[in-house]
Amino acid sequence: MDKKIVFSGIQPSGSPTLGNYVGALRNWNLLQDEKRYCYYCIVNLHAMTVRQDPGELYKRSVETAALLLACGIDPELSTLFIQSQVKEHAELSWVLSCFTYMGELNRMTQFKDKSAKHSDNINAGLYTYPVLMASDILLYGTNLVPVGSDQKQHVELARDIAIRFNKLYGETFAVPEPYIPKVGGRVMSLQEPDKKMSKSDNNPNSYIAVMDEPDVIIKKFKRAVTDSENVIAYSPEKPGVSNLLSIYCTFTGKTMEEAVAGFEGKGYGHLKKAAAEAVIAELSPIQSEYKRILGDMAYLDDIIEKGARKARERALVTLNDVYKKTGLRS
Ligand code: AQP
Repeated sequence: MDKKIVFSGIQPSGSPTLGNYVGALRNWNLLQDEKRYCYYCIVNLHAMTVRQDPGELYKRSVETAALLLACGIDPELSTLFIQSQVKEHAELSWVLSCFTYMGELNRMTQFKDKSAKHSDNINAGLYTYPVLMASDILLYGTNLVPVGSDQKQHVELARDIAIRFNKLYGETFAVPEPYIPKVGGRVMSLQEPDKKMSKSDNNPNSYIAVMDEPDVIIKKFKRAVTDSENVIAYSPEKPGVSNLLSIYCTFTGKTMEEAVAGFEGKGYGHLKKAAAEAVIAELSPIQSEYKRILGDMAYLDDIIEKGARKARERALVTLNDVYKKTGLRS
């Protein structure tokens, strides 16, 4: 039986958060089995759309690779690699930008959000980001893309580009499906619960980093914004409390009904403490493993180098096919 191909990426734009973990990394790990082959990419070219410190960028890319391994990514079942080391991503991106309409890019909500956030640097890369993401996905014959719900629109664009290209040049790209967790697809900021939790947020109290120490996690949950009702319920009118409940459910496996019933008559302090404890219990072993892996740079460098080699081999097959069909020839 042919294996399904899974592809996903994470930007080394900061310390990965609980949002990244629940929306993506946790599923990346769970999707590894004998029926699938996974490509997991540290998308450092995407991170360039926001100014990065050159000294920090590569260091963070390697640390992100260590974190993925600590979360359970198995280099035997998955190819783990750094995007800039596989030049085919940038090459295919140029070709696909010629098959993407301005109108499509104008509709991307992430571009609107990020331009508002970085109004001093609205660069063309921020605008064409979804085309590079489509290239990342389509290079590997991807069937499934595990992402948080913020990336759904980008995966849909990748599908449209694939279908458009296939119609013009014959079957070339697999048409990918997004894979979004039912609970936790959008973890919200602890300080502004109407905004998603983001690793590049200037306020560290707004996010839990996967590597935060237990006492820091407890403090951040304690400071989480709720409301003045002190009634634990899941409702759009209570975004802060609903976010804490969703996090609690994600990390305990409880349904929302079970969680709300369990907290009946209790105050917000109780919910915050329970959510923090559940998060700490799952993250602690990952944190220890991360430190162990970072202490073995030879192992880590070897994984990254082999990952780039394997990814390049597969990516080149697709790019050559695209070049041949479009009359470019490499
Ligand atoms: N808050 C979130 N809830 C659920 N999933 C999330 N993801 C991000 N934030 C949340 C998912 O994490 C994966 C990797 O994201 P990314 O690094 O490629 O970029 P992003 O979506 O822009 O994430 P951040 O943390 O908000 O980064 P910055 O601050 O640099 O922009 C994706 O699958 C994403 O859906």
